[in-house]
Amino acid sequence: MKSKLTSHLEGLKPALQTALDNGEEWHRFEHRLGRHFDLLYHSLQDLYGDRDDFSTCLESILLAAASAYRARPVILKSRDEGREQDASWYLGKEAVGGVCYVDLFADNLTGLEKRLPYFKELGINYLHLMPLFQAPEGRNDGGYAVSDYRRVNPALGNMKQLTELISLFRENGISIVLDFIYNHTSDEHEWAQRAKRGEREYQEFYYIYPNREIPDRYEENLREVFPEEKPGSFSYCEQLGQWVWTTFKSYQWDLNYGNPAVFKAMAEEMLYLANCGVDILRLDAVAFAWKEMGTACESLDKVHVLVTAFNQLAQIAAPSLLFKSEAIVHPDEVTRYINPRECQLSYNPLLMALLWEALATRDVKLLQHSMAKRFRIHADTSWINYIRSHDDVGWTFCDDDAAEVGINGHDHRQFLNRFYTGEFPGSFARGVPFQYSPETGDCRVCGSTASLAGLEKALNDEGEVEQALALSRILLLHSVLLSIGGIPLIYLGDEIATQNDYSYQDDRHKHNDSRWVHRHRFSSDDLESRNTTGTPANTLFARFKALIDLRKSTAALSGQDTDFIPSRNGQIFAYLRRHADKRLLALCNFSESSHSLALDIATGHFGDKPLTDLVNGETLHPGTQINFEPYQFRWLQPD
Ligand code: OTU
Repeated sequence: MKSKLTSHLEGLKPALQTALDNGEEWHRFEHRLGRHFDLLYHSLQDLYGDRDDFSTCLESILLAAASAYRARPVILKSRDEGREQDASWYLGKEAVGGVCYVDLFADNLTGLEKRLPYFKELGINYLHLMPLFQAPEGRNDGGYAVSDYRRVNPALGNMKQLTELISLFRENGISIVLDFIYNHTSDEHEWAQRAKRGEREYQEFYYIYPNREIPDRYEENLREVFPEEKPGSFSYCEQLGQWVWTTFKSYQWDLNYGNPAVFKAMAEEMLYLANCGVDILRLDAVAFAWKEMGTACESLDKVHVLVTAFNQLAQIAAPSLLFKSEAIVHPDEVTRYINPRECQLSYNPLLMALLWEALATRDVKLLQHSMAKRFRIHADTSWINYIRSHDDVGWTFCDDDAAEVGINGHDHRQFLNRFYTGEFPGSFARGVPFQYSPETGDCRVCGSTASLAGLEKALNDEGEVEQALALSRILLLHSVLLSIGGIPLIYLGDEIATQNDYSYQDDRHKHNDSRWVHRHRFSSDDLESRNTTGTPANTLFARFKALIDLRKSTAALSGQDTDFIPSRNGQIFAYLRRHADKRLLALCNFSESSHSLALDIATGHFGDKPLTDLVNGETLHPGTQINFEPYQFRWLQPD
């Protein structure tokens, strides 16, 4: 006898078959449906199963997937098949990412196309374009308040240009990553506008309350994400005369995924993006999309169910698409999104925070300990390792990990904030505080990599030695991203030593959001400075490029099989990389003093063979010491 689920699926098939004209297309769709239906069904049932109209909802969601599949360009369909054969295209040493804002990096899409040689010169093959869809002028949170997911911001170009650019970059070996901003829309999105005009159907797309009673009850357990912007998580909408859930800025209205119509509508937007040729979607603010009274409404179990449902739909209708989770939360929670059913890729905020932490303390124990505990993830998934993004730096390490190495998490965060805002005596950093909350004492830090790493200070009031140290810090951090395992992601501009840009303070839409300090608008001259001998950009760009090339030619750096090795020297971060029969030992000096280590740290892994440092070509012989210059890193392999 057929199971209930199988007969349910059989019942749905005729309508889908008709939608796909019962041809070749249908057979492929049916095959994938067969593989993913169970999980999709269970996920949707978990979210919406108690509704009387559940079957209708399910059918309409699947019909949306079928029509998206039908509209999927042939070239993408063949990419789907290729990737189903080789699911590991993103796990290799060739993967190197970059991220930028289209307008800040190149004015518009036409300009970005002209930057293709730059991206190729640097050696990236994954490019995340920050939000580029239509968003209200000024009130858009750097593009993260979208008013139309199917229209490119006219100042940047149009949809046709975008899809052409995506395929041009693809032909040149660069995959495009876009955001799927699924937690909220702009209050000027058509759905929000219709809600404001009183349409019930669209009011149900959001969380709207006539008075403070329910918002107050929710707020008992909610964290304020942008306390400097507005108190709490709700905003009063004059036009409605009601309160709207706005986790982030007051004009970013949270979508109500308790309503299956929202799921369906956003699934359509997701598949539309997929059909533009995007390879990876970054799930923005992934943790916030499901709310339940009496909870913190962050990383609830049902958020995972929701992401699983989206992912299964993608696997059915656009199977080459990958999800990248943007969960800048407690490390225990970060890893819960990373699995082949939810997000195949995830930012690694813990590594980001702890690399900065080790640089400030000149001590790698928390970094080493936390990575040893937490780096390993499912073999078919990958970390996206980064040191800076367009957002702030938050100290999201685990307090228990810290306690295990004798550090008080709370005090340590206070120290790190003081260090990176330059308040701590002797600090090299020039960051600015972000979202200080007098209530909790919490604070995060903004600033460009170069300014946080000491270049701004060195160029303004110190000499060449300090400048060289600052560049070495930037390179050291990136050397870890390029070798630790997973996909390194460069916040473009870092490779040319971009400093803080304080001009945001004069812009009324930006002055109260210090993240703009590290969102510089690049001129052609900025990028050209890489070719002017003697500039920091020149020195750094050449070394970035060389290191990227080295990564791509080093077999041991594929995948993310990594062992973290206590090095008996608190300043030296050590890890062993493994891929197939290849091994590589990376050793990184996180201090401005010179050190030596006995070579036996390596002989344990490589025996008595002489070792080559791939970074500078030096040969190290057994029985000798390994010496380290300030901030030097070595990638060692037997000859
Ligand atoms: C994201 O970040 C984006 O990266 C930000 O640029 C947006 O402002 C925000 O969402 C809203 O769209 O609060 O400080 O994981 O750290 O999701 C950045 C939790 C943010 C948050 C993260 C969010």
